[in-house]
Amino acid sequence: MYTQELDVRGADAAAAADPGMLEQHFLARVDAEQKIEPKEWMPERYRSMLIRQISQHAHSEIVGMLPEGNWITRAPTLRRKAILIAKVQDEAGHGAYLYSAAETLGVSRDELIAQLLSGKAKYSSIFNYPTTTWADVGAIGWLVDGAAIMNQIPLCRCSYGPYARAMVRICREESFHQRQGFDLMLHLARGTDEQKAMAQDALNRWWWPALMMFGPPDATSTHSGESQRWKIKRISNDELRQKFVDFTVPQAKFLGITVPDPLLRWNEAQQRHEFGPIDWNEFEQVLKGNGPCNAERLAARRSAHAEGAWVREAASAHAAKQRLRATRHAA
Ligand code: BYC
Repeated sequence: MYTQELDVRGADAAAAADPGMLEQHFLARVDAEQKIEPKEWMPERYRSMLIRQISQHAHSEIVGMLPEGNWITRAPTLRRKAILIAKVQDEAGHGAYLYSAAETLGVSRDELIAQLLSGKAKYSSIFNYPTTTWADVGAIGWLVDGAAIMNQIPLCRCSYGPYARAMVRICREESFHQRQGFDLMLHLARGTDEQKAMAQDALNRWWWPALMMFGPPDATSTHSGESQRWKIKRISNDELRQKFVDFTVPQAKFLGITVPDPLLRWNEAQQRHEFGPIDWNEFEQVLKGNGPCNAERLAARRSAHAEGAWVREAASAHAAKQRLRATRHAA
């Protein structure tokens, strides 16, 4: 392992002697499935592509705490409340790992958070929809975490080491999240007529936004070409969306609820589901800030940031005191 590392560093040094070779050497390493690590040479576009994607991902985890957090005080049982608190805390942890992974690329967490709070940075479109009933907590776990896992399992093989390693841990936790969501939906679907109707209504509202989570169609995806060449994105937006539909439709059948798509049908020859057109205009509107909850989500994050200022100041003052003590002790 150590020798292999020396080989890689040696090759980096040789390539550095000839700047023209740097990119070629980088691509050869990506092709050989070697992980690129923070202090190694990388094209500036690769660095900025990663900062963009990882920070958007981190923001999604943090903003994604809000729709489900809305139900913590109203969870129907102590057991469901404990599960929901743990899940929402997990999402905060995911955000923290991802901000740390982004920081290894030379950007500060403060800068990234300022971009989120100013409305400049994107986060996943899905978190701009409201959670109007308890069934939405089940639908988010089942569909949103389900879509997230589908998208994130391939990211565990992403070429950038810190992102790939963060994804391994995150995916383990997301699979628990998906199962708790499905379990909640199963309880509702096997419950009273009213509970079953709540489960159906939640599926009706979350199905199409969940399909949009995978991003625009491949034909209009701006970053896919470079991202796939650099092995950041391993599977295309449309391929992952198709996998998600094929995986989830049988689960809806098991629950006894109906996917809200009259054009959905099994194509025996292609061994896949065909599905109806996605409303990309709605997706674009949400990305522009015009979704049902965009303003509310940003307002909640801004107020949490302002209210937490004293905690950040106290932690910084404590760290400064510790550093001073350590210096005095060493002198
Ligand atoms: N929402 O060229 P494309 C979770 C943007 S949270 C908003 O295909 P790319 C959870 C895209 O950014 C997990 N924007 O982009 C948390 C780009 O705009 P910019 C969230 C979107 O990057 C709490 C433009 O459209 N998962 O699990 O190659 C509770 C063109 O798109 C979206 C991740 O963040 C969208 N849905 O591919 C519960 C996964 N889609 O930057 C659960 C990590 C696209 O040029 N991210 N855009 O202004 C990715 O895998 C990729 O970034 C994407 C998009 C597949 C999402």
